[in-house]
Amino acid sequence: MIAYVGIGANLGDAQASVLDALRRLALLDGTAVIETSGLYRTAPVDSSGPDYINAVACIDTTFDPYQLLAVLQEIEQAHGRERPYRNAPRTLDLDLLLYGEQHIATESLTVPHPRMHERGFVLAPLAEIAPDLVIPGVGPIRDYLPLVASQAVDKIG
Ligand code: A4P
Ligand code: MG
Repeated sequence: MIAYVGIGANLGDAQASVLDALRRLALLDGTAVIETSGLYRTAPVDSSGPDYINAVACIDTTFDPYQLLAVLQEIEQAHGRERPYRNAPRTLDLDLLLYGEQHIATESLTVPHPRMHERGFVLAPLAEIAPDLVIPGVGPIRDYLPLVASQAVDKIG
């Protein structure tokens, strides 16, 4: 299944953490990284601390959505992720943005990610690798990009 993963970090060496996450995604069983965005420096949204480094990856995976969530959380843990409170600054956060066109709404997993269309730090890297993408049940990302134009999002390098 084609899935999109959002990656973010704003503690420690955030850039190195995001690059390492991309490398670990490529090493997962039954998973190929189809495309990765560049890295973006972004201001915290509903969060605090230093600027974030964000990126998005498109993967083709044989994991079901819950298996994928579990391996994403293993990668977070490998980077010493702590969860003192919701939206706390983090060493590494991996969100399952889209899993094919599936809608999932359970206690542990909501897909499409419910806030992705409101966030420049997701939409900008996503638009780089999949400009024509449509968020199932929401609409084309193209329509949502102008709405997040005020959020500070700068591509690095
Ligand atoms: N969960 C449910 N659905 C999903 C999903 N689609 N992907 C559950 C991943 N996890 C999902 O996540 C809490 C629980 O959400 C998990 O146990 C999982 O079962 P978490 O990673 O522990 O907590 P969190 O990241 O603080 O919460 P959440 O809801 O993921 O936060 P957001 O909304 O993703 O926001 N600003 C900038 N500039 N860049 C960022 O990357 N990130 C956030 C996090 C806020 N502000 C940011 C950034
Ligand atoms: Mg998260």
